[in-house]
Amino acid sequence: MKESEQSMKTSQSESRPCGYGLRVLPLILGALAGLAFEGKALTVTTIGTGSSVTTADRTATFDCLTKAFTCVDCYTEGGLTISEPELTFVGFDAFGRGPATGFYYGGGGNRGFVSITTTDSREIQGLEFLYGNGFFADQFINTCWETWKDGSMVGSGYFEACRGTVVGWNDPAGFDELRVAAGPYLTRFGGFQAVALDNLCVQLAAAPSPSPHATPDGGASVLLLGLSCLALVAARGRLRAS
Ligand SMILES: [Ca+2]
Ligand SMILES: [Ca+2]
Repeated sequence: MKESEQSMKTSQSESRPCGYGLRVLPLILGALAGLAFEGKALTVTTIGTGSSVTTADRTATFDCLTKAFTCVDCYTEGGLTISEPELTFVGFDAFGRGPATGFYYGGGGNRGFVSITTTDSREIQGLEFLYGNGFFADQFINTCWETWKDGSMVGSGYFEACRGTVVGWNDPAGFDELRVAAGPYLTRFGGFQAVALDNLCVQLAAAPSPSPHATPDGGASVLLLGLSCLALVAARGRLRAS
């Protein structure tokens, strides 16, 4: 078949479905867009107390971190784990409010990030903390972040905020981990950073509904299996008897 004939045949045979398709195309695209939006988490950053957390399910004040050189590699408080392979440093002005103690800060800085998760793998919908850094400056100190869910990164970005600002992250689809760092001109992890945080609060995402397979049935399945076996035996008995 010549190419022109093939083209015409295709055009003719598809003329009716194509016209129908044009009418339903917006609906299909709309449905696909809806699915894509639903499947992809969307983490946004916010500024101010209550901007991401309306009900604090878990909090960490770090008030027990009053001594320098305390390991905060895997610090836990209030059902939250805050990790950074560092030792604390205290008594300096991390938040632009004068010298302070009792906050989370990996003294000396590093090229990594601070990781925030829940101790029991519950997913996070909203998170806020008082932001600070160890650079004694605000200008050009970017806060760089990533959110992770079930092994995949679901959000990332960076922004500039003044020390002493409450910063927040919100994602209605929930996330497992926030990674955060703050450093001069930082736009991605890997550069030198020294973020400080205090008054961390977290709003949990809705707990996943239990799997139907995991629903206790009080032995109903075993009973059903037993009755099925009995019925099979009885049927075989009838077959042999006939
Ligand atoms: Ca504190
Ligand atoms: Ca998860």
